[in-house]
Amino acid sequence: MCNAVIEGNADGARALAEALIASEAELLPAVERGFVAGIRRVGELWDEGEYFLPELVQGAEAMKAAMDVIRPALAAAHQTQSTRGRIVLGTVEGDLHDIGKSLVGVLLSANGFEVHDLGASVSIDRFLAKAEEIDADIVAASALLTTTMEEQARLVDAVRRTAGRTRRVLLGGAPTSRVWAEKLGAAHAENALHAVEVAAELMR
Ligand code: B1M
Repeated sequence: MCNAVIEGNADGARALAEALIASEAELLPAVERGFVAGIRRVGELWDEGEYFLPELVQGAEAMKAAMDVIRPALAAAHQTQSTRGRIVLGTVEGDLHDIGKSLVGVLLSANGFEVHDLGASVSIDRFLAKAEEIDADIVAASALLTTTMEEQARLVDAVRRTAGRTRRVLLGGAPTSRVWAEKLGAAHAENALHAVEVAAELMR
């Protein structure tokens, strides 16, 4: 799984994802050890100057091909029936990374949250408008670039100005941390499973 992503082999990644589902192994740990480890390695190779943009894009496409196969099975495996809260989710404006954010969305929905995923590069206005429209309990925002983390700070501020403390903000993404989120007055989750835990806590 790891190698299919590193090699940017979308067909291979798709086939391995199908085999993983057929094997009835526990999906999330296998995805983390395999495909996610692969895409992280792609990031390291880019860092080391071994990979250039085409390889980064091909790795991401292989990762997405695998996730398209796995997403429904992952959702079914974690499915609960109750509605635990309404969440508007997106990656902040200027940031196109959406693989981790989508994984977070799948697990939140599968665990009973009503998730409105606005996709990647979402403006603050779109976050706010959707949150108003559905009367969201939580606005959840991902950022993968150190430069777009600042957009998370502006979002927290905008949510506070429009909804006070009645609407909570959940932040995540590789360069973010609990310290960063707490400094802004928001909650933070390290990964997709942790996001479910933190969202449940915010609803208490
Ligand atoms: Co880019 N990229 N990328 N990239 N990319 C990173 C982030 C980078 C660290 C690579 C590197 O240099 N090592 C680097 C950022 C450096 C920095 O800011 N310090 C980088 C760069 C520089 C760039 C470009 C600027 C490159 C360029 O064009 N010169 C460019 C920026 C484009 C833009 O956004 N404007 C760019 C483009 C791309 C692609 C489009 C090619 C592709 C994204 C495709 C897509 O997402 N559709 C891509 C990829 C794939 C990566 C890496 C390799 C992998 C990201 C990923 O999907 N990880 C990444 C390197 C890395 O992360 N090690 C890199 C797997 C995913 C499951 O993990 O997203 O961390 P992650 O999500 C986790 C947790 O973080 C958490 O849960 C998830 C599951 O466990 N989480 C949340 C995430 N969001 C959350 C939200 C929550 C809670 C938890 O609550 C709301």
